[in-house]
Amino acid sequence: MRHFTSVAQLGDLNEAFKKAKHVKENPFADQKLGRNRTLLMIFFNSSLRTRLSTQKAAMNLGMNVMVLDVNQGAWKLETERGVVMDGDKPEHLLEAIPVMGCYCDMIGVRSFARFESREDDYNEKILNQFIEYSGKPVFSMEAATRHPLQTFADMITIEEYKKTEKPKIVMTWAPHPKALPQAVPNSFAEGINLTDYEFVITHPEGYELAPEFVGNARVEYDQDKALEGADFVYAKNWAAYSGENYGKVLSMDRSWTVDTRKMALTNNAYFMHCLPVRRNMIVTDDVIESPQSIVIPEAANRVVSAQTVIREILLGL
Ligand code: AN0
Ligand code: CP
Repeated sequence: MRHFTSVAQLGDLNEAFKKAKHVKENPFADQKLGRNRTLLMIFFNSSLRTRLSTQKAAMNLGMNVMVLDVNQGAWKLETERGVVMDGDKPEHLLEAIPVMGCYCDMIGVRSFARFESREDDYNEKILNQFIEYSGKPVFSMEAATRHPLQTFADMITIEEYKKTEKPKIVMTWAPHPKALPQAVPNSFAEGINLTDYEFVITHPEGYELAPEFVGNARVEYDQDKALEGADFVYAKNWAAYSGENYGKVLSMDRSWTVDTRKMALTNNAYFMHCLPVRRNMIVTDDVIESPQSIVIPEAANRVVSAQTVIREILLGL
């Protein structure tokens, strides 16, 4: 594997789960593999889990790690070609990227959707420039359209907790005061669509995701109906994708908040969320604190997903 930007690149899923299990059970088995190799992690946006878990994963593999927050301490970067740079940005991405590539063996990039242009976001304009100009393997730490390390961790978690071969997975939209990207729900849908699990997506009208991510999932606008018999409830907010509403908050309807009444409709489902989560907007205190909530083991598996992917990239160097 050279670049990792989508869970579709994991190849055979059972093989990927096997590798992840091996990594989880033997976290220090490949300490020599990353020796004298440097990972550079570039953040255009905030992070807690991705930052720590990816760094931990690389350290488990014996790598050196450098972290740069582009917006804190680095030069502000211009991203548009052709701009007369007489504003507040002293450096262009087109120099910054190859320079960064000189200092490392592998680059992780976090660059969220900017909601300025759906075309630019869905063409992964920033991430693809890292792939094109850094000369190094690049992996996504959440880009504009996907968050594959999160999705891989989610899938590993489902694999660990599922009680039947084909569990029913319900991904539900839930309210949030700020416009959030579609990367997490897109990527989760992409991942679950690679399995033979039953998959239902529920959201208010107007929150339809891009069809290429929805795939064969059943879309159900009645959240109660969707939740019936669910084995896993995956909650997430996202801003609108469709047309002129791209990037907008259309609803803050708290009747969509996941609470104990909703969870009672399920097959004693596990509750999942990628975190960070706003309590009593997305999910009530009671549900996230219940024994069915697996948000912490889910977050713990972020080390496993990152280590499995970085290991594959190292093997290809
Ligand atoms: C981000 C998002 O929704 O994409 C990161 C989640 C992993 N969340 C926030 O910005 C709150
Ligand atoms: N789930 C996740 O990616 O969290 P961070 O934004 O804190 O990295």
